[in-house]
Amino acid sequence: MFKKILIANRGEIALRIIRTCKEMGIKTVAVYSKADEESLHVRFADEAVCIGPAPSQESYLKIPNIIAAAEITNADGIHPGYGFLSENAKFSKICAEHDIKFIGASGEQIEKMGDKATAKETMKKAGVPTVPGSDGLLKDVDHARKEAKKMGYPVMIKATAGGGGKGMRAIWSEEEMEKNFESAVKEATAAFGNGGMYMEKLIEEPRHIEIQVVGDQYGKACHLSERDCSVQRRHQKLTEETPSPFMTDSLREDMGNAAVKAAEYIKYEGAGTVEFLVDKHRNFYFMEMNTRIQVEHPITEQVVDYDLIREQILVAGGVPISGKNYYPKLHSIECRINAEDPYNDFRPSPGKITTLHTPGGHGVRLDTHVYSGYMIPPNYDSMIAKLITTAQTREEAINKMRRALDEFVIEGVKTTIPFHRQLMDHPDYLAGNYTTKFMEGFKMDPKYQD
Ligand code: MV4
Repeated sequence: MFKKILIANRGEIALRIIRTCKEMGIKTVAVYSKADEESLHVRFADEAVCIGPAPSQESYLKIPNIIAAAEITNADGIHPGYGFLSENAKFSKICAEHDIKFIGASGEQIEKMGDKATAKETMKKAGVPTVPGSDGLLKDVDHARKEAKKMGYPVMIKATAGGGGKGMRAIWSEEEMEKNFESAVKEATAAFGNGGMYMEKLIEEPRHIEIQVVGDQYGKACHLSERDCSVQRRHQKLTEETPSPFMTDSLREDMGNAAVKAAEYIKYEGAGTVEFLVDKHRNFYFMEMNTRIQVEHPITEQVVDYDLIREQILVAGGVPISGKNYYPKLHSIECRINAEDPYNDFRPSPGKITTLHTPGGHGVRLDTHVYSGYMIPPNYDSMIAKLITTAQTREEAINKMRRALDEFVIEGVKTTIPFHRQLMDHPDYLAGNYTTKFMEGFKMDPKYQD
């Protein structure tokens, strides 16, 4: 088993990983940029190494600095968390070359799932439902026109090097094809250095429902049921819940089995998430596979009583999984608290937290690294806390979330607490009647303003 793990991340997820390592008797090394000198993960770790100045490119994304930190502290494992280098195939391979265990997927698996057209072809071979569409990449706009004619409009063209909505275009008629195709290729080439595009039938008003999987080093995988992540704004998840209000027992069985089939087909090692699009008829289609722990992992932990970070470390250490699947026994909701102003187009609001009162009580979990007096730096992602409530039923979990949000006081910066409080009163949300289009009609009500 690992003696010492370096956490190549910051904020709440770094703290999350350090906590589980301590419980497992594993020493921890924090890495931090100059901007994070006063951050909690530096204080909670057994050792800490400054790896560079504030900009991520010169610190948290700087592979030589992170490897050097692991070498000088003699760490035998590196946990990448999410974001940053967590899905960087080159980093995974370099760790292996330095005989440091990357607690995540292999470089090959990251590469395979990172190229969206390849991921889709792989899933098709595995027998996982995929959206009807082109066989591989589109050669040019004429090929795109022909494919669209074959499958019928509307269609969606997607960048193979994209993901998370980047380099994607919905096209409703042949007249729109040329300009959309050209602009998508340009955008993808600029963003990813790869303009490869593929095409799919457009699924209208889909839900985003993902299945948590864990695979071990012996080709076995299991699932831990679903998370509904449909409430998103510009492809940023705002809140997630499990079980999904749209789920049925048979759909959960089918999606869970498809996710396990996908993981076992590629001999996936580690914690991963298979994302699906679900249409209004409850047909589900493979969307993407994420080869990392996700922000929203706590709601799964809460309802199946399972520590996903601990499982990642055990699996990386060669321990086989039990093989059984896990089903929700409770209901859990996560609200992502961002230092953003929902009354000003959710623009970032970094700065010093002058007053902090955190919610608590039965069924309330708060994953955060902030403290009173903490300076939220402008250099990184705006998420500062994840408020998670868990109860026997969805109604009770929502009620608990309302109460916890009312207790949660953060002064000195604007946060998305008022947005979440309004969401918990929204009739469509309360009815569990929402798709990925939900935020398109959402307007902030001044009565929720601090
Ligand atoms: C789609 C789709 C409709 N039809 N594919 C968005 C990002 C990436 N995960 C894929 N996405 C979508 N792919 C087809 N064939 C609609 C979306 C989509 C979406 C998916 C999940 C969550 C939020 C979304 C917001 C807009 C579009």
